[in-house]
Amino acid sequence: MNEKWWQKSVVYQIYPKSFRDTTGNGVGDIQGIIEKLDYLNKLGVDVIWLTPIYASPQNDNGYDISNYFSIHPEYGTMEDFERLLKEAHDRGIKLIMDIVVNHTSTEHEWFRKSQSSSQNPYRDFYIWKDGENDGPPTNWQSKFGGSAWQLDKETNQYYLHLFDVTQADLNWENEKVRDEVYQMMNFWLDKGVDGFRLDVINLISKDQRFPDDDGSVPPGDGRKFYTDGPRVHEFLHEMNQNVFKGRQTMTVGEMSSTTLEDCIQYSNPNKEELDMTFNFHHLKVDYPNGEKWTKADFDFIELKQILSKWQVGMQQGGGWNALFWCNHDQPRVVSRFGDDENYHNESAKMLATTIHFMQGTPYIYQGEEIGMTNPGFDTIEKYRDVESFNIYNIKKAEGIPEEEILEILKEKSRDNARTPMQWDDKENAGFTTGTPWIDPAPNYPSINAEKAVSKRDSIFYYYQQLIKLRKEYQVITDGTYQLLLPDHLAIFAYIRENDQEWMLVVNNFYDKKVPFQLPEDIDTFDGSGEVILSNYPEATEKVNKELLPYESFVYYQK
Ligand code: TEU
Repeated sequence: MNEKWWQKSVVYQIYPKSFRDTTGNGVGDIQGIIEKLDYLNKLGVDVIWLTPIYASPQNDNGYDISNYFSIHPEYGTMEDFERLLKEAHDRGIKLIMDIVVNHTSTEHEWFRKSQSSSQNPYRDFYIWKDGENDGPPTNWQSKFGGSAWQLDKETNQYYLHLFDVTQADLNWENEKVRDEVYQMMNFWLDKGVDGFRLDVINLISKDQRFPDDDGSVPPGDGRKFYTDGPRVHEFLHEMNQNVFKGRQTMTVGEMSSTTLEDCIQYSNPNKEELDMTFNFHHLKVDYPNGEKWTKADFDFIELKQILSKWQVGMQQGGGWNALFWCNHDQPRVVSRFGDDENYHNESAKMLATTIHFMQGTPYIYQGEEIGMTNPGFDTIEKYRDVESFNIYNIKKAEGIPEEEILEILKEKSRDNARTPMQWDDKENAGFTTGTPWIDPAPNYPSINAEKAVSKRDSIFYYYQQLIKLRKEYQVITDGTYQLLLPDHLAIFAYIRENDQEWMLVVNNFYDKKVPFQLPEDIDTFDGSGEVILSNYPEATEKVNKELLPYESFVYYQK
């Protein structure tokens, strides 16, 4: 295998708004990131992924870009950004930008021109359609709730917005749009950034017939008409040839509701599209019947099945996975699949172990390395996210009681991930000296970075270890993957193996003790190896044993 630099890298995702504020205005900034580079260097991450820092009205915290070439003033200036890039590079840390090109803010000058008249040359930069029977052109629903179409009264046509009404979808059928996008991406690469995370990039090609959806219950799920759409592979190949070719970039596509087959094609190097993909199927195991906005336990068997399907499938197809539990859209994993009260330390480490020994490039979301939890907000006033407000209003209108909606948001809101990074036990978790734009989780006096760095057995040092091991053991990069005990109700165990090395990864996902026994038909185990990692100090060298609550260990043999 022709190895790429990012195949042994670990990426750290920064959500600048909540990372570190140095001006006292309650919003994080670029200078705050620069201040914390030594912390990230100590952790050992190779790459930083910055969520959008471009000029934006911030209706969706920067995923609504109004100018791709300038920095949002609250975050700093272009000079600040250039300094960040240099300071990161000086420490051997690469930096990738988040690029949002499925849509722009309706405050982008392209949209302003586009909206100004149906004759404007920019009209065709977006997706404008006439209404049907006094209503929108199709029954598609926005991902944030409500119709995906907005009527512009002046020109009497509707524009498409798969997300918020202020996030208008670009028309990728228009070659001029594609050219502008490629030029803009080259601008950032020429500046020295090391690659991109591409927001909802598998939604850019829409079925040009724009049909109604009548197959789903309730109708209006338009996803099949724009997810992994008709020309998406063609567009990404074209982007590759115009932007990435001949450069040492790293690109990761965020793929909404995608398929394994498409992700193989997106990330197989022979196809020359992207380097790797995020998919979210494993993070829907607590969406019963596909419904996110409900309180539910997670389906553990399904979780194992999905992660394993992608491990085996991507390897066979020559694709590459992005490995992750958390990001700025997902609740905190230790609250979601672990136990953030009684086994905080153990379960956070166990969850990290589960994905860090898989094939792919792992992503750590800010605060995950210290086991940050959901904040448990109990009034709607504490929330800030546009999606949470939309859902709140929709559920209210459906007559669902307030308390019930709040219980759901407590588990599912994207704001669970967006509370300030917990740096220390001082006021506002050391995030700001002012009033934070969103409250910190109340547990910051006990869960914070300062404390984590001062304790040898902290989650922080466990992640540091995971990052090192990925570089030491080749089998993590190129070994085959085999799931053990697929039907076991508590244990997630798998084997990684190449010609020289053999690795067994065992995780107890629950708070009860449970015996682990290597299945009889595994004849590659010879007992000559050792346990190289465990989340309990008193770990034994034995493979077959009773696992403690949330215990996890990794055994390695040559
Ligand atoms: O998210 C895309 C996406 O589909 C989600 O994860 C989304 O937040 C979820 O479906 C809502 O339930 C990306 C960004 O990560 C997200 O922050 C943006 O809001 C979204 O695109 C629009 O740009």
